[in-house]
Order: sequence, then C-alpha cells, then structure tokens
Amino acid sequence: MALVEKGVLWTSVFVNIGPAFEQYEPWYVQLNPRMVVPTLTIVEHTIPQRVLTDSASILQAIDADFSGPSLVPQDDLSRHRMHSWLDRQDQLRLREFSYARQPGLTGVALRYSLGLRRKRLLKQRKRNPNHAAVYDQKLADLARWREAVEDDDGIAKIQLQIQNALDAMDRSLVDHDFLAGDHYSLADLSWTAVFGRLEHLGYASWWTDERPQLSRWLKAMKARPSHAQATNTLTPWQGLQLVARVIMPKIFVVWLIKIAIFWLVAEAISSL
Ligand SMILES: N[C@@H](CCC(=O)N[C@@H](CS)C(=O)NCC(=O)O)C(=O)O
Repeated sequence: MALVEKGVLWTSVFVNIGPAFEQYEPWYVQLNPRMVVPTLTIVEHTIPQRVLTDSASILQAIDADFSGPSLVPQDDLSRHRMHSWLDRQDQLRLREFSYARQPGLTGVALRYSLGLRRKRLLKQRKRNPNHAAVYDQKLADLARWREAVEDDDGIAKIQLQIQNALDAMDRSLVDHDFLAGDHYSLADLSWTAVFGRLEHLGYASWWTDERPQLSRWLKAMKARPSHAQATNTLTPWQGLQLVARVIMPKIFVVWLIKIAIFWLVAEAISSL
C-alpha cells in the first residue's frame, strides 16, 4: 500500500509461508534471516540494491527513499503520534494471536502446522549447515511461538492490548481524520493491515458494533485506491490449490509405497 501511495513501480513475489514453508528455504533466509514476511528489495539504477525487512522499517524506508506524497507528517506532534502508533503495532504479538484464535478447520491446520514447521526447520538446518545459527534462532522463536499459542491467559492479554489500542484510536479519531492527525500517514497504513487480519479472524464487530469513529476511519482507508491495488485475497479455490500442490505429491508417494508393499507381499505369497 505504501508503494502504491508513493507511486513507486513494484512487483510482488508470493512466498508460501504454509504449508510449503518457502520462508525456510536458503534463498529466502539469505534475504530475511528471521524467516518472516514481508521483505522488500529495492532495485534502482542509481543506487545499489537494498534488502529491507520488518514492516515498520520497510514503511519508513519507502517514504524516505522515494519521491511522491510524504507519508510522514511535517509537524513534530503528529510525527510523534505516528511513531507511537507504529511502535504500538510492532509490539502486538499478532502472529501468536492469529494462530491461537483462527477459527474453524483453518485454525486447526495452522496450529498443527507448528509441529511441521519444527520438522522442516530441522531438515533445512541439516541440509544447510552454513545457516545453522539462524535456523537455531528460528527454532527458538518457534518454541516461544508454540508456547504462546497454548497460553490462554497470554492470548487474552494480547486481545486486551488490541482492544485498548482500538479504544485509544476511536477516541483520537473524534478530533482527527487520521491516526497521527490531519494527514494520512504510515500509521494509517500499518494499522489498516492489522484490521485486515482482525477481520479475517472474525472480529469485525469490534468496530462495526462499537467504536463508530474507527468504523468511519476504516471505511475511508479501504476506499483508497492503494487498498484495492495492494490487497490480494485468495479465493477458497486458490487456497485449496495451494494446499493441494504441497499435500498431493506426498499422498501420491505414500500410495506408491503401499502398492509396492502390496505387490511384494502378493508375490511372496504366490511363490510359496
Ligand atoms: N514484526 C514483523 C513480523 C513479521 C511476521 O511475524 N510475519 C509472519 C506473518 S504470519 C510470518 O512471516 N510468519 C512465518 C514464520 O514465522 O514462519 C514485521 O512486521 O515484519
């Protein structure tokens, strides 16, 4: 969204963070040793290629590096407000919250995937000993992540932090059109993405049934052309294809082994 707002030419590379776990492949680890999305590679003719990780840093670099409308307020008070909203977003453990609270079968699959992730990381560590240290860090991160998902009190605390932030936003939006003040900024951008995640988890009533200012603000954010151009929602069919592409070859191999065993047993019996 920030790239669209700035009028920068960009292309997206789809990284399947589950079930294919492409973020653990060595090519991605080299770009982003924390093995998370997003990652931004800035390719320009005039400056050497730069790789940026962590959304708050990515957003600030996009604003600083490219011309186009400024996404950082000029006055000190608004700039301070913007940074405090960015920090508040950065501190939320949204990944843990999402994995714990994702409803339905998707939720079951996501939580189950945490065990598969460990196996995949151990495999990648063995295959790529030159990256062993970063794989160890990721394994430690994964252990904390799994612990957090199972800790109901901890997840309830994250929920409270989110709801407190929403209350504060709703109050500040009484006097201003945007989170940092009277101008659209990186704070609006970054929190719009959080609302996308909360909506996906089924918490839209947190701003449709209560917090009217927030509801008005989010409608305006979603009406910006950058929202439609930058969000890419998978249809259920595309989601199914994504999972099938990873699972089907495995099922095929298992069936091949079963048929081979059956054939060997049948051969052994007939030769008796
Ligand atoms: N603070 C980081 C958080 C990134 C993050 O947690 N990304 C998750 C999205 S669910 C991810 O890539 N998870 C994959 C993994 O940890 O294996 C940022 O904003 O860039």
